[in-house]
Amino acid sequence: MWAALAGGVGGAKLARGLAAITPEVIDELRVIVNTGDDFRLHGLYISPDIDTVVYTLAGIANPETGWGIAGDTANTLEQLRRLGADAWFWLGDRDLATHILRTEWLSNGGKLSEFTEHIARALGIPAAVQVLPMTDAPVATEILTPGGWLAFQDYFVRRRHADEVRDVRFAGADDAAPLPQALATLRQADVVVFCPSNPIVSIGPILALRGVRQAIEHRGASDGSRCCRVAVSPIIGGQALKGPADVMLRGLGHEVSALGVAQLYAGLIDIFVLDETDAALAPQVAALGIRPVVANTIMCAPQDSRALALAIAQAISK
Ligand code: FO1
Repeated sequence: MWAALAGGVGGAKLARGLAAITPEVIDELRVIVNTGDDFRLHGLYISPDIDTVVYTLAGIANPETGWGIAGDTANTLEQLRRLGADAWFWLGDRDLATHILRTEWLSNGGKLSEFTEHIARALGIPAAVQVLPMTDAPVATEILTPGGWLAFQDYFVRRRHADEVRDVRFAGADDAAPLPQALATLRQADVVVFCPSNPIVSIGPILALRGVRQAIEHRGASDGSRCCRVAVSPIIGGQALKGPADVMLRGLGHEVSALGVAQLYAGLIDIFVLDETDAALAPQVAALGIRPVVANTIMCAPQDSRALALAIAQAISK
């Protein structure tokens, strides 16, 4: 069984590749997804990274944005605006069905993890592929900008991640138990993959939950279980392919390169996958005690995702 840690678009694209080689190469895949971006809007509970992973695995994600549903319309959004709502977050009509049903599910006492399982099956994701929210408890990523602390989606979407980032915190993470299935997955997995998601605000909240970092650290060579832990760099040629990972790394005093990401994951990973553009950084990654692997990590189409997943499987078998 393989575990993958993922945020939104970049994580979902690698999850799609891993799912494409399940069950032929990977017997079972469990994707543990960040929920620090979750928030409420117009009374609805929205879980952007979960939805992005689920829609991508179901083959219905919007290929242009990576989030939302392909071909979705915006009649409700238009009407909300007409009625005076400050509709700064783009919500498609079909996507709204997910938010409406999830909000109802949660208000009836159901869990986010149960709803995620429900929608994954309803949208046709096979049983060998599971999507697990990192926790059922509330955790909210917040960003410190020169103007003060901002809720994540205010920073990311409303203000188009234009602010300088001075600090990041995960409100509630200290008290939030990781999803028991997620922790068990990390303790049993043959392979743990850190998808090419933002290491600060996508992978960071997952690692901040009680016991998660320790569980992954413990899966190193020393525990004798031969678990292989692999990260794929979200930084290519010193830049994030999507989103503000580069700006955040700089703001928080980290090196803005694939090497900077490898340094952040030192102690947690055995293999680091660098894009071909960054092949020259391989010796410096090796100097951290991490095996560098060079591959094409840019996933435009599903076949790119599958090829990267296969390259990871091949690197592990060596
Ligand atoms: N990202 C945007 O940049 N603008 C949007 O209006 C927007 C709407 C949206 C709706 C549903 C959804 O599942 C995701 C959406 N995203 C949007 C993406 C998302 O907010 C961010 O990419 C993630 O939170 C970061 O991983």
